[in-house]
Amino acid sequence: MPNSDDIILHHYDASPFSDKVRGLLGLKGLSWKSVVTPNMMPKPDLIPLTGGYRRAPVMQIGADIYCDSQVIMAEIERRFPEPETDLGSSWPVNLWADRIWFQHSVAIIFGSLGDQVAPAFIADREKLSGRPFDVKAMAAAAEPAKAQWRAQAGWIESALASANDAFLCGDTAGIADPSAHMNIWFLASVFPDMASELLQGFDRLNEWRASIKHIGQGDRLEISGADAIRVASEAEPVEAIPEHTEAGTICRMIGKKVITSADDYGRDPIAGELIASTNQRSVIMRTDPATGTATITFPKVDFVVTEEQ
Ligand SMILES: N[C@@H](CCC(=O)N[C@@H](CS)C(=O)NCC(=O)O)C(=O)O
Repeated sequence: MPNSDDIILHHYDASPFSDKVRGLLGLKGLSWKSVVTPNMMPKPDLIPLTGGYRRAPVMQIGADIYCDSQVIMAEIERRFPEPETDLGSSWPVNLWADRIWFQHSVAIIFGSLGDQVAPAFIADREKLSGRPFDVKAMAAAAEPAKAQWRAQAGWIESALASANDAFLCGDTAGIADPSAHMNIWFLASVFPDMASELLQGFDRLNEWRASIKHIGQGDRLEISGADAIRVASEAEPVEAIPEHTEAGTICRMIGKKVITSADDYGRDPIAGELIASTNQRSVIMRTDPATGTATITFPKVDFVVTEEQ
């Protein structure tokens, strides 16, 4: 039975945002518990923990829940500071890789898969994004997206070459590395030959890629979703409550009922009481019949918090 100190990652193997977090767990040399979630709704073992947030990954430690890979990585760094991985411009690199480069990865992969994408998956992603998941349009966009994708891979090549470092923020690996790597891993996991072609001639990048693979993903042990819920129900939320350091609008909502939602896609509203706000995080508290009281932490960048009307 897992315990309340364990890192529990709710994820699935093919999820690139999860691969990024798994890579950081590897960098830190950590042991962690794995709950494999479905890649589409319904997710009955996840929603009671998150209050409605459905995306992957989600990290749970006891009754403290962290939504979005950005704040998950920040929390891993806070709890396990050695080796230091919050280096240089890691966070902006992470956001670029998540938002801009990732969109080109999606266009190439789903455009090239075309008719092979299952109708149920398409319907789920249309609901997630609120827009058509148009594989024909993606197929038309795939070729130009390849040029943009390779151009962005070229930024990694030139960053490594000009600094003459093994990793993006120096000679040790940091958050920027698994973050940028997720796009390469995603494309290579579906279309390995295409990835090799698009990375041709990028010698520094290919060495970097091999180093990240060599670092691995820590020590993973599978547990059930039901066990993870049990851990939350038996634990008190303690770790997630940072000091309020943030002046301004959001602090006026401390103690109030708020709605939190992602600002890009998967904007499902998550209701709770805002209990803490810092420059980088918002923390809400909510009570669920299955888990009892839990905190849920979101990054400031990527999410909006508004007072419940
Ligand atoms: N900004 C989020 C994005 C997460 C995300 O979009 N994850 C994908 C999987 S890699 C997802 O949840 N897709 C819908 C699903 O799997 O249900 C993060 O960094 O964690």
